[in-house]
Order: sequence, then structure tokens, then C-alpha cells
Amino acid sequence: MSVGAVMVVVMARIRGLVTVSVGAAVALACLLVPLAAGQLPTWGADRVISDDTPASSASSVTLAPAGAEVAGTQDPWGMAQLPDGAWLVTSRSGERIMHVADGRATELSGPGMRVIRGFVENPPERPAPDAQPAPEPDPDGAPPDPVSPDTTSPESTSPVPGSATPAHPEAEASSGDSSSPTVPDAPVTPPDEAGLYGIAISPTFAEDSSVFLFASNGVTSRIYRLTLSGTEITQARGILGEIPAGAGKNGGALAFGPDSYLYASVGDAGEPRLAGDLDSMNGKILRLGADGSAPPTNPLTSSVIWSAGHRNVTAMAWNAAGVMFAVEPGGDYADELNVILPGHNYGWPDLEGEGGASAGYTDPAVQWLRTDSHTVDPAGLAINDGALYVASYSGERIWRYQLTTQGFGQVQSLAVGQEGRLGAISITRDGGLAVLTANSATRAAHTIVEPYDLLPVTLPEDASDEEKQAAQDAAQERATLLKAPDRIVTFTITP
Ligand SMILES: [Ca+2]
Repeated sequence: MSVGAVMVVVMARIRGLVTVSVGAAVALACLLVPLAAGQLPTWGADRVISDDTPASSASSVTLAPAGAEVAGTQDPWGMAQLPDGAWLVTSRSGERIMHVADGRATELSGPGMRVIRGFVENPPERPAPDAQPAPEPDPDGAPPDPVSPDTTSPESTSPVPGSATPAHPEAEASSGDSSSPTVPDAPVTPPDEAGLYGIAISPTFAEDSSVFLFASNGVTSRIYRLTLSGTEITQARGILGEIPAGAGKNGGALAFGPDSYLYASVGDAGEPRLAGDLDSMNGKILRLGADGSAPPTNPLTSSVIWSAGHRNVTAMAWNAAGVMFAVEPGGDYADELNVILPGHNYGWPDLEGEGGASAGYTDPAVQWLRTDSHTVDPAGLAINDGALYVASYSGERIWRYQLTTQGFGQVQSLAVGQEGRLGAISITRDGGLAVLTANSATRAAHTIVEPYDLLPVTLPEDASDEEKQAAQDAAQERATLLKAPDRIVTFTITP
């Protein structure tokens, strides 16, 4: 279905890249732009998105299937490509990492893998509910203090969360029985979101063979640095913990920025108020060094917090000019695409979507309203050649937003329904797209509405036998698709 055939309401906010202090946050005009043919939302001309993208090019592309490889596991979540072209795919509830190459999916084994499973399968006692009393709600309804550039001053004395608390020393392993029995995927059950999440390849993998992994046992989460040797994880060292986790919304996205720092998303873990609490890593995007330390250029002294006020960021990516973007599904109002700036607060839980500038919050660049049938339900994000690709979970498609020096250009809806639910998405080494299907995933909570054009067809009473047969065939085809093993599907992008 072409974008022009539907009216997708997207609000785009105009604002500059200037970092403003909270008190001086300027309310800028917003546009309510119907996304029909010829009506394109833009940011202001002062918002330079990509220095190397022509402002005037209005291009559309087609995605041509280039290949597919079975991911070899159920409930896949994270995906990353090694320098040799092989993919690593995490299985969240299956607690596995698969090495996928040349039509083969091999489960990673080794002592490091056992360390990770030991963490995931042995959650600590959950703290008593009264261990951390919730603060009194502000009777005035005033939002909590956002992360403001002001708090970067050295005299800021507030306790600093996430100050690179090392995970347990025993989280390091370099020896032991390497015969790991094949563990069948655990039954896919939704109540506990413990397991393996995002995975990222070290930018210096050729020298250090390092891979980074986000893992959670449902009570706490850790970021691990793994040493990979073939299909063995010879070492797993926890570099950041313990991140409070919950039965859902644990974040888990991992990605290296162009600055070679590791970025991680942490969800609110079911406690929304923590997203605005600078003493908590929950509801944040974190930025850390390869050893888990807080870079000195972070907005808060000795803190790994990069931005605040997030519900549950699912993916992060950067454009050629180094602008950082992140997507997150909303609660019940709006999914968001945000331009991530250090020290900014993105509003959760006080508000979803835009309208927070006067309170010092940074509004989304795009919001997709969950109240209509066009929810994006973003699960993956990738940027290439001046276009931003969002993989949609319940929307079962890839949204492509052209990025120009003026902001967003043309918007396209691609691969609609072809592969079912889509999770991680990545630019391949040869400039194509790779997307990880998520049809066996358990993220049912992300499914708000069925996409408008994938609803079962209701036939009129006087439908012909041919029409009935066609509808039955279509339903059968879809059922087969959704039951098929999850795959990495690659596309070439053709202008
Ligand atoms: Ca927000």
C-alpha cells in the first residue's frame, strides 16, 4: 500500500540544534502534517540533518529481496554483523546467541556462555517493595527536574547512578568445561522478560574480538563484554551492573556511536517515575566506555547517563553527520522517534509525544499516535544514505523516512506484511538492509492494534466462490508465514 493512499498523521516539531537551558526552553511552532502525497513534513531549515544529503532530492526506493537465512532460534531480539559478514543473533527467552553464516546457524558455546546463563537463570531476591519508598507526588504536578546542562557543573553533588559499578568479579570466566550441551529453546512464555537482548560488535573487533551483550534476569540487567573465538565465547566480563529490571520494559538496545562509545537503552522496568530520576539508570539512554566507565564528556559527572525521560527505547542509530536518533513505543498515546541530545529529558512519564517544551522536555521529532490504526510500534532503527528505516513490530513493515538537510523528506511504507513482525534492522556491509523477523517473539505487549491493511478480510454475503477461495488462501498464506522460523532477510535498496 502506498503511503499516499492513507492519511498518516505525524507531527513534526521544528527546532534548532541549540542546546537550551531548562528555564529558557523555547516553545517552537509545531506542524500537524497529514502525510499524503505531496505533503511532506519537514523540520526547520536550521535543523541540519545530514551534511552530505542534497536538500532537494525527493527519492523513493524499492526493496528487492536479496536473501534470507534462518536465525536458528526462537524469540530473536538482537542482531549484529561481524566484519566477516556473519551475523550474531540473540534469542531473548531462549538464552542463546546464534552465529549465522552461509546458510548455517550455530549456537555459540564456551565458558563465557555459561557465565551469561548463570546470570540470567539465577535472579537475586527482588527487593522488598518498601525498600525504596516512592517519593510523594508533587501536588502541583510539576515535572521532575530534567537532565539539564546545568547539572554538568562539577559542584553538582547529587549521587551519581550508574557510575560504572562493576558486575560481580565472578562474571569473568576463561576456563572450564567447554562441552556445552545443546539447550533447546525454552518454551516461549511472556510473563518474565529475562534473557538476552541487544548485541553490538566492538569497533575494534579485529584487534580485540570483543562483542557486547545486554542480558537480564528479570530483577537486574548487566552489560557484558564477550571475547569471541569462532563460535566460542571464551570470556564474559560484566562491565556494567546491576541495572534494576522488571517483568517488562527493560530496554536492552546496544549500539556503538560514531564516537566509539557504547550506548545502551534501559527501560523504566515498570516504574515510570524512575525515568526522570537521575539517581536511577532506568528510563535512560546510557553512554559508556568499553570497560563500563563513564566518559568524561557525559552530561553528568561520573555518570553513564546520556539522556533521560525514556519509557523503553528499542533501537538507536546515527546519521552520516553524527546526529543520534532513537525510537521507542509509547504507553497508550504515541510512539516516538527522537533526536537524542546529551543531557536532555524526553518527557516520560509526564507526557508521551510532543507538548513538553514549556516544561523543559525535548519533544519527539516524529510521533506516531497509537490511538489510530497506523501505529508504527518501532522495534528497529537503521540509517543509510540519508534515509532512516524503522522496522515495525505490529505494523509488519519497514518505514523509510528520507532525511534531507531540511529534515524529513519522502516517507514510504515498504515490505508490508511480507515477513510478518519485524524486529532489529541493520545496514549491511554492502549497503543493503537486513531485518530480523520476530514472529516467534513474545513481545505481545507491543501489539496494540492490528495494522489496518492486514486485518482479515470480511467478505460480503454474496461473495463468489472464487472470492471466498482467495480469502481462504490468503489467510492460509499468512498463517504459514507467521509460523515459519524467524529469519534474517536482506534487501538491496534500489532507487
Ligand atoms: Ca517523549
